[in-house]
Amino acid sequence: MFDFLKKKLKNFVEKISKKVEDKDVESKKVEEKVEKENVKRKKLIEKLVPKKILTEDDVKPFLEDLQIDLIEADVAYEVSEKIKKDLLGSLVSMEIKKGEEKKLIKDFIRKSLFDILNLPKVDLVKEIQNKKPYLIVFFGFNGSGKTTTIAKVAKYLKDKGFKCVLAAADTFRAASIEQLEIHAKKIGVDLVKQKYGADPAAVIFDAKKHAEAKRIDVVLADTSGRSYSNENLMEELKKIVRVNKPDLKVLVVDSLTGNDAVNQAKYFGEIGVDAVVFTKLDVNEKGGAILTVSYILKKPILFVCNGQGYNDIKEFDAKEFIDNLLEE
Ligand SMILES: Nc1nc2c(ncn2[C@@H]2O[C@H](COP(=O)(O)OP(=O)(O)O)[C@@H](O)[C@H]2O)c(=O)[nH]1
Ligand SMILES: [Mg+2]
Repeated sequence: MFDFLKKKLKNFVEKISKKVEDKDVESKKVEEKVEKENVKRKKLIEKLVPKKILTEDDVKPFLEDLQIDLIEADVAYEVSEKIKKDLLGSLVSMEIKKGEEKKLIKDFIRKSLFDILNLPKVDLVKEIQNKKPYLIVFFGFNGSGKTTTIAKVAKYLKDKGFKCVLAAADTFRAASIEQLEIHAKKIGVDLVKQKYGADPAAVIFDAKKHAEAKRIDVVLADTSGRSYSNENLMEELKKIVRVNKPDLKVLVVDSLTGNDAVNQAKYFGEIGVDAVVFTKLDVNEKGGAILTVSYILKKPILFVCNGQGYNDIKEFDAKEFIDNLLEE
């Protein structure tokens, strides 16, 4: 997972460590020279001996290379700028303890990334316990994995002892209702549907009523994800929110999205995203979209999905994600 980004970060750590070593050798040489020539005026020595810390000029070229690598790894430009600025600040003021350069440099990267990903968490189980039925609406671009994710979340919540109903509110895409129906049967949860072309807000409304009548804990609503350049979609989503007042609005993002992650985050951000799910981590080399979307939306990642099976879902742990990126 994320081998591309891992390799690039490792490369950066190696290059900066090498630079630190070079500076150390350089400063030793000057010290020796000063001793040999027996220059005793202390102030002059201090001037001559280069400090064992990196200067802006030392690190800037490496940071520029890193920035290009980050962008190639799907980190948006504005996010790469933040990381670059953080690292410049910490590297030029770093005090070197010999043998600990790599650890220090990694700690700086860790801090910068954690800063992006450390967002207030959503305690889903607690929220559901406090409000029933609890309505979660999933939205996101076509093919991002909404329907599959809903099935996984339904299974996850069922395993925790909650009763769920799925609302087939993607009434636009061919076969979407049947797709969700198959999942509902397999997992053993209820499904509320209407005909294709029906008003999605009404489908979700029905599902809420069904949940109230049957004492079901959670309503998981699928939505259409047709091209977001389509004006109708935004209107449709806004109506869903207005009519049904979801307890949680979840944006599903395909982690392979690339450059478009910024646009998707900004577009769907307009409806008010509460949490994000990233899919397809199992086939993702890059990993940058996770940083991009978190930085732009400042909303927590609820789950990450890494496969097509019902159990290929887990709670996101920022520390684990970063540790994985920086492990040897
Ligand atoms: N490898 C992999 N494929 C996934 C994952 N999540 C979804 N998919 C696949 O992505 C495709 C689109 O998913 P779907 O749920 O229909 O997306 P939707 O259009 O947003 O509802 C399907 O073929 C899914 O099986 C994942 O985490 N890993
Ligand atoms: Mg779908």
